[in-house]
Amino acid sequence: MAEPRDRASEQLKHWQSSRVGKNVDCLTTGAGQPVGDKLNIITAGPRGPLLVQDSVFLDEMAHFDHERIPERVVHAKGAGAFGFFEVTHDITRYCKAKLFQQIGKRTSVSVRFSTVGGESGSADTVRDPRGFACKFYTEDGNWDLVGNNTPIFFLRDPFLFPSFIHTQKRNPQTHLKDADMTWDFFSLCPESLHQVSFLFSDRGIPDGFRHMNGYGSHTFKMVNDRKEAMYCKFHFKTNQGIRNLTTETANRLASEDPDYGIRDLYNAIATGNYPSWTLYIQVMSFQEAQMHRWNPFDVTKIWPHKEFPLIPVGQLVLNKNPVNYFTDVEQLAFDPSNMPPGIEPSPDKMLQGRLFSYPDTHRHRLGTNYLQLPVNCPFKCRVANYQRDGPMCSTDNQGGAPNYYPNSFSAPETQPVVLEHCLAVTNDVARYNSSDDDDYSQVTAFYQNVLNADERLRLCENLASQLKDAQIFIQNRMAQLLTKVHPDYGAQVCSMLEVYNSRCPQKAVIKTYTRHPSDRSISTEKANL
Ligand code: HDE
Repeated sequence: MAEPRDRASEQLKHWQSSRVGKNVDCLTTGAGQPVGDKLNIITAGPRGPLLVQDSVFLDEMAHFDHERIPERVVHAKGAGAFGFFEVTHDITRYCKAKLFQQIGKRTSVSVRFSTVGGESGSADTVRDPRGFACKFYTEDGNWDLVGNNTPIFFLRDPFLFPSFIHTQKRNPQTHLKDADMTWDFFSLCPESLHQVSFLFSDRGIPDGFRHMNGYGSHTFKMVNDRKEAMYCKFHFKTNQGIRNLTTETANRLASEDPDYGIRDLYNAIATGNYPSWTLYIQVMSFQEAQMHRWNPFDVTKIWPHKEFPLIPVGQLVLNKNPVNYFTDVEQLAFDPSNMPPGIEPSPDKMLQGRLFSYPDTHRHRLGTNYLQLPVNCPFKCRVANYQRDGPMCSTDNQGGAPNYYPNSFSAPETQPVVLEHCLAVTNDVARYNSSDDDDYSQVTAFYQNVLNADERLRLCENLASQLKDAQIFIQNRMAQLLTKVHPDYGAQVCSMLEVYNSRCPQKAVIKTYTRHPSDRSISTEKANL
């Protein structure tokens, strides 16, 4: 007997049952004219050419030709869902944002989970960070917390982001993923070691999207109603428990069910098994930030939980699937610069770089009026400003209200009470090089104290199994960085690489030379380039 089908596979059947008792809709063109025949184009005679007067056919074909919008340049493959955030603990002493105003308060949310490097048709079970983006529709405008399933990131300067993403995408000539590109970049950027080590650990392939945490990752600023500010970090901890896939299972699923993550989320919500997460914050005073032994605005580092304990805030619950994927998820546009009064950016350089990039990409991907799309529109407040027109304006365009400011006609007015927190800055304007920062000690703590012996072994195996595809000088440079994290980390990966390389005649020859200890210094490696 055939296995029972899941809710996602039964979608069309459910849609059909929702129509029982209703009249069948009349098929129309996009402009609403009823259509008489949807199977045969108009031709001059049964075997003659098409007539241009077949506007029903032209309407269909022209719309099809324009169906695709550009996919997201990163995070192209994803799953979305809707629900609410409910406050369970009072944090008003830190933050005046209306969504945290009282215990029990609920705010509608949309969430999109994603993989990062693959195209929109790629498999869900690859080793890659997962996006965890959440839009809170608040009375003071939307708040977008656009994070990942990791508390850290590969880089600390946004200048490097486009290059980094190029190394994760396809080689410009071969159009293939390229191990040289990936590992060349990582081995030249020691600040990536923390995230790379997380990525190749067991947490590098989450089991779907419900069994992973989400992190705002950056440092943000919270301001209370007395205008006092603290720095903070946001953490969503999964209430389903952390669950990961082994590399073998993930590889099998990538061919058997490449949409595993989307399916799992859809089915869980469709069967009333609503996933939820607990939101926590960490807070750090301005004084603590000045004294902290690491730069608290460096997104390649965590804030130690022992010194900055997690403070519970509320529950995020997803209880509604998209009704239409394109409208509700593909058109979702997150923007880290969407922050309501009470939440502000910190000087984190990566966050600062993102504040520009997201609205910029949305204008390209979705158009100037992307904020009017229902899923992006801040529906809990009324938008009133002096912006007008643009393609696809779908509102009344603010009617006859004045379109200039200042004016004398009672048009939208500013609210000084929501002015941003004032931050004193006196320093030289320059391009500051941060390559002398400590890139190792937190990674050492992760390798040594967070992972047990089995987990360390799997981390080394996972990493070596991909690093083996890069050229020897890149392998060596990477191994040196790992050795700096922990001698055992470097040694384990090196010995695994040796086994792989010995099976590749070309690499085995070079190995004899490059394994000489003098080749292990980074400066030698760079000189060899
Ligand atoms: Fe993104 N990122 N990013 N990113 N990011 C995008 O925006 C970018 C970064 C993240 O489900 C893009 O709408 C820059 C960190 C998520 O729709 C783009 C920098 C973190 C998503 C972009 C970063 C993220 C994106 C592509 C460095 C975790 C998917 C499409 C300065 C804290 C959101 C889009 C969704 C998407 C730029 C770094 C998370 C191009 C320039 C760090 C979850 O604008």
